[in-house]
Amino acid sequence: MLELYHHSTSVCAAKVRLVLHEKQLEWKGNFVDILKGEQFDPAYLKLNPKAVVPTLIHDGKVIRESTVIDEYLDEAFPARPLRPDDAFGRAQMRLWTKLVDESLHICCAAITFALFHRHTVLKMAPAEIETYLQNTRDPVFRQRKRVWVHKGLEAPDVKDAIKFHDKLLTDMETALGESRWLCGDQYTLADVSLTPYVNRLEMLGLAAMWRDRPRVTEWFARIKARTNFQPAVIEWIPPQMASVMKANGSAQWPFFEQSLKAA
Ligand SMILES: N[C@@H](CCC(=O)N[C@@H](CS)C(=O)NCC(=O)O)C(=O)O
Repeated sequence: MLELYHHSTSVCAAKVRLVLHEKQLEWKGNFVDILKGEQFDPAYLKLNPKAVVPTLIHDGKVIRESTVIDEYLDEAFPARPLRPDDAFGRAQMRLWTKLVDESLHICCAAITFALFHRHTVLKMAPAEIETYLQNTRDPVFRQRKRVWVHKGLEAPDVKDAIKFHDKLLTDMETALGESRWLCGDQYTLADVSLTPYVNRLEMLGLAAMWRDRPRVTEWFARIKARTNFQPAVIEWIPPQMASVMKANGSAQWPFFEQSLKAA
């Protein structure tokens, strides 16, 4: 049995749901509301000491880290493979998934908090906000989150995060000049890993970031046409939340445009 601890807007959880749906696996979801601080619940911390989602339980075995979970699922359920069958192809795929883990994820968090999550957190009483921040396990993440919550777009790392996304889209445009998917002609975990992040930009009304990148535009259209996209990504976002995300982000497009010009 497969059980996933996850959250609607979590990009990392969406990476895992994409694989579960792509492989047509039965799974049970346990919703952890990370904006209400449910990830800090002592019972959940036993499963995931970093207090983050997702966490997968497979027949009682606990697997953490979305990239690790996705590779695990691809190995444990080999039908509809999502990794190239040669070593070089898998190395190319892992360069993308590593980039997501090492750099893109924190840049996405900066933009998401500055435009959207901070407004949810700021609705809490000051003492609750402090508890929410103090509970964040990783001290570097905690400090950055604190600045995103209190300063929003004025947080010093937000402009770098915007530029990072811009460079990523350039790299994707280049890679997609060679092949239909990011690592050749097979849809792989590289495409899976990037999907929630590109979708996040779109949900925040920032799709203009790839308006001059026709291959990324076509890639994203192919991604959206896959049967896993709606049930794994879109259907989890309540329409009211989606419209606030779009409105908040679109209103700040001039800030993004300005930051990109300054690049
Ligand atoms: N490297 C981890 C990152 C997980 C992560 O940061 N998850 C976010 C949601 S995408 C989270 O749970 N955040 C909790 C918080 O902000 O306190 C993974 O890939 O699973």
